[in-house]
Amino acid sequence: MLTYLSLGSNLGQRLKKLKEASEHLSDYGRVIKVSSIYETEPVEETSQPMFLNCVLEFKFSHNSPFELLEYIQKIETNLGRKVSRRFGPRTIDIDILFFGDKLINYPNLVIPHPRLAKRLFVLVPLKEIAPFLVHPVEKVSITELYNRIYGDNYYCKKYADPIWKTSQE
Ligand code: PH2
Ligand code: MG
Ligand code: MG
Repeated sequence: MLTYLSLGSNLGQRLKKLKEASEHLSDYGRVIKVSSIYETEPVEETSQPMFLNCVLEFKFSHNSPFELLEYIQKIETNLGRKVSRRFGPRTIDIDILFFGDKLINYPNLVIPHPRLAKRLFVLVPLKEIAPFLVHPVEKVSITELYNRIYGDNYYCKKYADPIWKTSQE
């Protein structure tokens, strides 16, 4: 299943964590596209360190989003993520943005990610790799979602090229 994942880190060696997360994901499918890495201002809980964020297009080898969630949680734990406050600082966060066109609404998993259309730290990297992707609920493209909320007053600057290797076929 074709999925889009958002990666974030604002504790410890941030860049290394993003890289390691993408490498671990390769155990469960194929990383097809990777965005640049952006340094972004924290949202929701604003008094915490700056984040590094990026987005991946990921071909998951299986068809269940719950299975993907399970693997993601395993990777987050392996990379040293401690149970933390909702919206608080974290060494690594991997969120499912889209899972094909599937709509999922469970207490532990909502897809599309319910806050993605309000988050420039997601839309800026996502627009880079999937500008024409259509949001299955909003029925508009990522570029349109970005245009709706873009403003100069949010800090979101390119920090590094997409440095890691994508997995081989
Ligand atoms: N993640 C959060 C809360 N706030 N802010 C930025 N800039 N980037 C994030 O990845 C992020 C956040 C909770 O997961
Ligand atoms: Mg998150
Ligand atoms: Mg998360």
